[in-house]
Amino acid sequence: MNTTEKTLQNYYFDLEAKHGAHNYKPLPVVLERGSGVFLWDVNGKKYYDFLSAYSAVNQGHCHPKIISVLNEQSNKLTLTSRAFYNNILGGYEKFLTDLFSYDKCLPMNSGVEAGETAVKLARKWGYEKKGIKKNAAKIIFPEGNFWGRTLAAISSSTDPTSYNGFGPYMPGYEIIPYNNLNALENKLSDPNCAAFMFEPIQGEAGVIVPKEGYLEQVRNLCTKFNVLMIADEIQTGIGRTGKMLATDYENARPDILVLGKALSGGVLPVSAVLSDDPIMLCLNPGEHGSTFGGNPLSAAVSTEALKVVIDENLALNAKNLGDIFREEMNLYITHSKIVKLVRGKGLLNAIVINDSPESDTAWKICLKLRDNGLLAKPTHGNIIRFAPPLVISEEQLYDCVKIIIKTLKKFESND
Ligand code: IF1
Repeated sequence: MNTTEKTLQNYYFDLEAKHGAHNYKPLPVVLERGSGVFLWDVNGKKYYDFLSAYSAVNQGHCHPKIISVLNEQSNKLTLTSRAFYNNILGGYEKFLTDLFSYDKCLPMNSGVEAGETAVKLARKWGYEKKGIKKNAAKIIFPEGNFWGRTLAAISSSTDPTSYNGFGPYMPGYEIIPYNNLNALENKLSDPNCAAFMFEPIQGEAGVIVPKEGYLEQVRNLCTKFNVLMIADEIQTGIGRTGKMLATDYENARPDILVLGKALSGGVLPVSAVLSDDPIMLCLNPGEHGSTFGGNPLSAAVSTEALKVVIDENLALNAKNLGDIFREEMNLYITHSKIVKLVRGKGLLNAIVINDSPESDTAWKICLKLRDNGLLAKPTHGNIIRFAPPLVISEEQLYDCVKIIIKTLKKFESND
């Protein structure tokens, strides 16, 4: 990068450093344009996007069909609030509930708002249907969970970076180890237990895939103890893991399904909670909502974003290309000193670097990947998540595997 290019980049770094809160440490790259699997920085350098905005851009950046719906609806009606009806929301709700086979949905905006909606709904159901004593409802979460940054969400976190310094915390939560059915059964036997909320694959924790049969066993235990199974599919849903939902891999239909991120193809914040009448109708008019939740612009965009996933068979593409990715990476790992393992499902994958979580090796690898034209970011310390848009072609995937391996080899020789 020449001086002019560096100066231009630094201009943007400085603006954010001076005027923005320092609640992130972004990889030093300034993006200006995106299309499909590609991103371009302010100097016109092209990159493969291997983060997809944490699985919000499954359909690829600025998908023409989604953008055209955005443009059309934004020139007609963007927001009415739920004080009035509009001509888009009902059709979207029918489309969404038909697609995922639930009686009803409750539209929200950010993922954490949908998570909070699910927790409120489960508590309300616990009191009204399960007969739990007022304010005694318990929600169980697994260690390593991540469902957002609000006080309700960080109250269930086991990651000090997420919760430190923000107490006091939400009461009524209990934590058990992830992927541990005995621990779950113990907790669910408590008559005050209203729900178990978990990710079918833990994203932020480092793409932790539970053992075969775990999802079905969770389903069976929740049924046995009359506890609601809440699946947070905000990161694993919408085709990311090779099926429309990660819970589709086993006989594990959630009582409450939480969606977000790619629900809008990364165009607008759109999230939703889906459930059946006996649960959803525990919420009465005026008991929950949001200014933008279910706005006609988001509803139109989300409908098109889902149609793209279906019409372009993105879940199957994620399945097939994810298999190739892990196969290629495993071939490399057999003789690598720097990479311990690769894990994931579909196009939600991660490699574990053979270094301590406190080391900056993963960060340095991501800087080098950036120089080689591929953008990824470490999750916890020594884990790098690889999650390209699901529209990636086989040829592009092999090209990216080449870039990743070429970059990793540089670190092998430094050992
Ligand atoms: C950040 C992490 C990923 C999520 C799951 C709910 C939410 C998220 C499974 C909340 C959001 C985002 C948040 C963003 C970075 C990213 C992230 F690193 F923080 F943990 F993806 F792993 N459930 N995840 O992954 O959705 O309210 O953000 O729309 O906070 O830095 P949101």
